Amino acid sequence: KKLFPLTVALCCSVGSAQAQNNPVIQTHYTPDPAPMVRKDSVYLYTGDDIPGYPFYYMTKWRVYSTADMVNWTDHGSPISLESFSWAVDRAWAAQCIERNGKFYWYICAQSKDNNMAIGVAVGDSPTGPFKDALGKPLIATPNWSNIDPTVHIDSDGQAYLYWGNGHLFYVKLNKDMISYTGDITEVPQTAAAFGGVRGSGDAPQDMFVEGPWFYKRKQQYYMMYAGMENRTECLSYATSANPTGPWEYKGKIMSKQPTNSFTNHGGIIDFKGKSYLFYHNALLKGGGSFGRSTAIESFTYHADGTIPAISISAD
Ligand code: FUB
Repeated sequence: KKLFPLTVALCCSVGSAQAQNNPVIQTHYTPDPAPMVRKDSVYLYTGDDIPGYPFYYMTKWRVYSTADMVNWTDHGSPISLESFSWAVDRAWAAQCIERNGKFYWYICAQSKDNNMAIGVAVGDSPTGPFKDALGKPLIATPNWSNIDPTVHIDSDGQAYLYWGNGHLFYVKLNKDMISYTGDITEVPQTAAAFGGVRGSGDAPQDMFVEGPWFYKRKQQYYMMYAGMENRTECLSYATSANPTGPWEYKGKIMSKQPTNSFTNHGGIIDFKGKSYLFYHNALLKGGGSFGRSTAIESFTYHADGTIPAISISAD
């Protein structure tokens, strides 16, 4: 029995949602949401969980857009594993950014040499078409931590790419956005930076796990990430006065989810005067740890720039 029609025509409305009317996309599973504000619209880049699969064996990425945070347009799946000759499996979390009229979509996937690697596709519009910019990964160290790229262009024009699982890394991207200068740097995993460290037991704890989301707001840099809380992922964050740290742990944004989705993965934007947290949960019918969907909550920063605790709204 098909739960959700996979024959939705492209570029049609796929659901009407208030920010609290979650999950916002009802026609596909849409994990690892990465929102991008452009002009009057928000573009939403997601993964594509496959119902019934026993793991994150994902094969493609998806794009949606909205001008009002209510009506969403489906732009299909402009890139898949087949877009990257070096990629064989696990089309995991990604983020897209604009520079000089081009759109750079950083993805991660399992590579032919059996590691996770980060690649970048480039397009002339936020919905594509996109093409692998390099024909090989941008980050291809022999490391399973090469997942979940997040990218930000600072006010001085310097772009930073962060990523990681267990370990958090960054490089300074060149202006072409498809190469970098300098070494890959690992961010020290301290309790002061991320609330806790790996291996400190099963007690409720914070630590950096994966899914970094790097951005700047009012002269402050933010690093939101999936942390750990009683063996389930939560969303936590740290801030810094500098784009490369040192990071200061600020607390939990979203506690572990009562929704059977082990992971969480978030993105934060300001759009038309409001702030929004994008994350994923398992609340779409038939969902679960491998059937995750984008959900959104609006929130208001405290006056000092700290982020309030945000709870899940199921509808
Ligand atoms: O969707 C696959 C992986 O699960 C992502 O890369 C992680 O952030 C977690 O959400």
